[in-house]
Amino acid sequence: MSGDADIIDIVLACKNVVGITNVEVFDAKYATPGGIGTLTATDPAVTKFVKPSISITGTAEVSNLDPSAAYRVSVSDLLFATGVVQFALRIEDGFFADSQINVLSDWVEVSDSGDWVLDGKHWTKAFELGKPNGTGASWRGDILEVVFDCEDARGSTMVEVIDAVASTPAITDMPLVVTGNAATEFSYFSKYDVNRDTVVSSADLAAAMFFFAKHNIDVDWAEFVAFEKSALESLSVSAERCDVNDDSVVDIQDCILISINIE
Ligand SMILES: [Ca+2]
Ligand SMILES: [Ca+2]
Repeated sequence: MSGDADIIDIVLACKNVVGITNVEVFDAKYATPGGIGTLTATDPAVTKFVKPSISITGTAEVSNLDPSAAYRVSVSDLLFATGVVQFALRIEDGFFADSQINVLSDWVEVSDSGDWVLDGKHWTKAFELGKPNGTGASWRGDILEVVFDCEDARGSTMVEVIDAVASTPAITDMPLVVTGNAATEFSYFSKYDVNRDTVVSSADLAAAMFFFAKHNIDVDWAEFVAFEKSALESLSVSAERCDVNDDSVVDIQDCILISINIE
């Protein structure tokens, strides 16, 4: 008699393992009343161990003249079709005044964790997001968008994901590896610093005078012109930017405002 048959099931607990490995049969023999024989081991079982991960990406540079910074939280290799992810976001005090939050894709907010909380020098906010429906055994993608209003922020900071775990009906609190945090540089410019070299000077006044009498119906209203700041550096300015009082024309009022703000 001969044939193929499964003879044993083995389940290995593989917590905290990452990488690829083979499970191999070796030293296999069989015995019959007639004697002992050797079994040939064929292909090993190859298993890839992955760790589910979470990351945040976002706006790299922000200035107070367009003071919002958008970030996205993403997960990878989440080995379930339905489940829950818990994590918190952390940002230094002084880098945002308000936030808008959108849950993305097939995810929903499981519980309202309340507002941002100031803990020492950082603001943190906890999230509990669930994926109630799905097929397949793995999921990756964006799950959350956060847009910060950061008008008064200056300098550079990181927006970090902390305390991230995932849970399924079968397993709870699997740690998620944080694979990336978002770094953002926040620059502050006076609106009278029309050439954006961080100082309001006679060069800004000269630029406004160059665009004198330009109106927003002019075709080159938003067109940037390069002005030489030094032999090595030129800075670009548009008529639109020189309209510092936002009345759609560059005139004596703008020149006066820039003049009285010269540092
Ligand atoms: Ca300037
Ligand atoms: Ca004006």
